[in-house]
Amino acid sequence: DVTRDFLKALPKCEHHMHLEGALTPAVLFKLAAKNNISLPSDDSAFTSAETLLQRYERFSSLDDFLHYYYIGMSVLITASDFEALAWDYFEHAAADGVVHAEVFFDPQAHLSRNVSYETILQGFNAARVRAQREFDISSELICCFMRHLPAPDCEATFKLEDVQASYKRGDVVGIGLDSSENNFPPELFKSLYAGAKSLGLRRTAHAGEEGPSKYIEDSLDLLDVERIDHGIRIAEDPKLMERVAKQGTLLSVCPISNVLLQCLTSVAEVPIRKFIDAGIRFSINSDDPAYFGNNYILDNYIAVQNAFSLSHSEWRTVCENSIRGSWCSETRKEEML
Ligand code: ES4
Ligand code: ZN
Repeated sequence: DVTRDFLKALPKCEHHMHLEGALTPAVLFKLAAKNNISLPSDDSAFTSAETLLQRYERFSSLDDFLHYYYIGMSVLITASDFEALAWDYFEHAAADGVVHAEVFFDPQAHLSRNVSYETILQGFNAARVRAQREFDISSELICCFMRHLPAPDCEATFKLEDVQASYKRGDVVGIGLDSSENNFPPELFKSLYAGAKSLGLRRTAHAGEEGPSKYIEDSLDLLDVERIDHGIRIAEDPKLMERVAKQGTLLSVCPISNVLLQCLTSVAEVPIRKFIDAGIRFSINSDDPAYFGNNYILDNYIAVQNAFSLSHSEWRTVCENSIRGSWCSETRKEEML
C-alpha cells in the first residue's frame, strides 16, 4: 500500500506555489506590527490571526480569496520580509520531500505599493541560495502578471529595466498569468507572451481553474504556453485532452485549492483518473498553502491518494513527469530521476 512515508520520499517537484500565498496569518500580523501597516478596520476577520484563519476556512470563490490575498501581502515591505516568507516555504518544502521548486511571485502587487523589484528579488534570492545550500532544494522564480489589471500595465511592468535585468541574469526563468480568471481571457496578453518568448523565457498561465476550457485552448494557441496552471476544466473537452496528452503539456494541478475555492466539491472530483487514462501529464501542487488550510505539497499528495488510490508505479510516473516538465537544466533533471 501507498503510505505517507512513500509519498514523502518521492522526489517531488513543485510547479505551482505563489510565494505570497505562503504568508500565514501569524506572520501577517507580526509584519503588520513591525512595518506599521494598518489592516482593514471594517472587516472583523482582521481582529486577530485566529479570526483571520477562521475566515480562510470559508472562501466562496477565487475572487473572495484574492481579496484577502492582496490585503495580506500589503505587510511585505523589506527584503528580509520577502526572505522570511520564502524561507518559511522552503522549510515546509524540505519537510515534505521537495527536491525542486518553481515558485510564482506577483511583482505588480508590490511595485504598486512602492516596494522595489530589487527588494523583492534580493529577499527571494537570499532564501533560494540558503534552500540550495541547507536543503539541496533547487528552485526557479516565475514572474506572474495579474490579469485583472490592464494588459498594457502588465506589458509596462514586463519592460521595466529591473525586470528585464532579472530575466537576462537568469534570476527569473519564466512568466505566468494569475489572479481573476473569468472575463480576463488569454487573448489580452498575446503581445506580452510574444515578448517573453522572444527573450527565451519559459511560459505558463493559469487557465481552466474557474474559467472555461476555451481559456486553456487559447493559452496554448495564442500565448504559446508550455504548461497550464490548474487546467482542471479540460475534462469538459475530450478533443483538447487528446491534444494536451499528445503534446505532453504539463498541467500543474492544485487539488486542495480547487476544493477550498469551491471550484470542486471534493478532491475526488479532480479529474486525476481521467488524466492518467488519457496520458495527460500533471504535477500536484499546493498553490497558496497558508491560505488553504496550511496544506503544503505532501498534504495534496495524500489527499489525491485518499481519493484515487494510485499505485506505487503510478506515483513514480507522476513524479517522473513532474521532473521532465520542470524548467531546470537537463543535468539537474537527470540527478532527480
Ligand atoms: C491564485 Cl489559486 C490562484 N488563482 C489565480 N491567481 C492566484 N494568485 C494566487 N493564487
Ligand atoms: Zn495559482
